[in-house]
Amino acid sequence: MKQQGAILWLTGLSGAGKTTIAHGVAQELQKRNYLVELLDGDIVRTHLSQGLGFSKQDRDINVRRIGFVANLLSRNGIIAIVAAISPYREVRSELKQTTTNFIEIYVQAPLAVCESRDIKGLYAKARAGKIKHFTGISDPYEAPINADIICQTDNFTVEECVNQVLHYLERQGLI
Ligand code: GGZ
Ligand code: DAT
Repeated sequence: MKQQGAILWLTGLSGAGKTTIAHGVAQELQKRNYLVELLDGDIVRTHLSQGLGFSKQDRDINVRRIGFVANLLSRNGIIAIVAAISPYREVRSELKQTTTNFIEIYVQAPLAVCESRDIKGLYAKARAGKIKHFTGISDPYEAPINADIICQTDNFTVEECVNQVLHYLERQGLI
């Protein structure tokens, strides 16, 4: 049988764990011979969304572009895994309504935890006022109300979060 596509949409603060979980899920799915493509916000921004900034308008354009590509992949049987802050509820729900097998995954960790991780030193810069409109510091993040999956990355390991996503896909009959 032809593989069913899906869009695994990971939303959450910078440093919450989206990229890490996205790679973990992709690796596991590839091991099981599923076709997978990763769309990571900060990488998309160097190509497809080059030149866009972080105003609400630019973020919405970025998120819609990622959604458009994810939908092309998904309708051709590929599991598209998206890791993007995508802070605005309305655009996320627009994508959920206009695509098939859209799975919203809230990658959740308290701001203080994300800030303490500060992998790229961006929170420190944002606190120092060197980055304007930084999500969680000086820009909003609208948490999902009805996420399909919530990965609490301050309480669970990467492996546990990855398995949470895989078990959900199994239960839904998508893998
Ligand atoms: C949030 C920013 C900002 C601002 C640069 N606010 O943790 P990262 O570094 O690797 O991922 C973040 C990425 C956000 O891009 P997205 O495409 O995911 O955002 S959105 O969905 O809102 O369009 C972060 C970095 O870019 N970054 N400036 N001001 N994150
Ligand atoms: P994001 O893509 O959301 O900006 P990241 O994946 O680049 O975040 O960084 C997340 C950091 O948190 C990374 O250093 C690994 C760590 N981490 C600890 N527990 C985790 C978990 N359960 N899931 C994902 N990442 C976790």
